[in-house]
Amino acid sequence: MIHAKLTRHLTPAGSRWALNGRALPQTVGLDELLSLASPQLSSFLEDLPPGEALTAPLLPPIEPHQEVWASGVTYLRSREAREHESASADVYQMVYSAVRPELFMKSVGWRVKGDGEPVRIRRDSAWNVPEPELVLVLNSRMEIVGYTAGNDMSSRDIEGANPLYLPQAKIYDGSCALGPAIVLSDAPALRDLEIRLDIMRGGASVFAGTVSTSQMKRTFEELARWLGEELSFPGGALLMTGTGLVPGDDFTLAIGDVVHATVGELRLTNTVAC
Ligand code: DO4
Ligand code: MG
Repeated sequence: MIHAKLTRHLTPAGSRWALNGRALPQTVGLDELLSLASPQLSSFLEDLPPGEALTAPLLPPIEPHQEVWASGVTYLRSREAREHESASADVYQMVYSAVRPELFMKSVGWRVKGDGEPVRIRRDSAWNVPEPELVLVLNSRMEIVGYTAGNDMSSRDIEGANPLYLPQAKIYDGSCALGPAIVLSDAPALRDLEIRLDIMRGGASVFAGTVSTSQMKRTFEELARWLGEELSFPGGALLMTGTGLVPGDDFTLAIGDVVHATVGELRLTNTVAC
């Protein structure tokens, strides 16, 4: 896979993708690119004549009809944090070591927030955290062709009250942010990427932490294979790979907090709004 960055921009003529800052033809969308096998995608992009420089504002790097899926409890820290918050600790212990991973649908593309856009905490929740995650970009064959940075905003009290409330804890307006770009890359290059979470309040740091993707319990290929087991994605899909960073139990996000989720060479920034 060529190493390059794909970005999506808001232009007067509609949304437009760019490769390393150069416009792709108006007719080329991410779903078309992800319908190609990995070697074909590289040669398709390499053969394109360079387009004009595109500096229009960024949009989230996903088409409105594409889906974002998420896996969970893939790092020990996530398992431990959920055991603390839940009266059903055993479900997290079991899923951490089970053959079948936890997978859930996080968002459709049109609901995703991009870099610089606000994310939200639920009005009926008092305990909330961001989850900085490596997000796999999968083609229609479930091959890993790249990654982006993601923030899986989560309501810990709602999920902790009952694991069956997971969709409400995880899926609400402003709960999923991705961006600012897609880095095209082969899977081996993602195995030891640094993920960093910084939360700023009133200009001061209230949480900072790092983890490496090498600490994941599962492989990326395994997660992609399970997602594609009984679901088809003709235009590809994005898959969040779980969090290895959860602030301590005494921490909750507040309106106005600024969240930086840094994954590899990408830094996704969102402010928490009501
Ligand atoms: O089990 C609940 C969700 C887990 C999750 O989102 C994560 O581990 O990142
Ligand atoms: Mg998560």
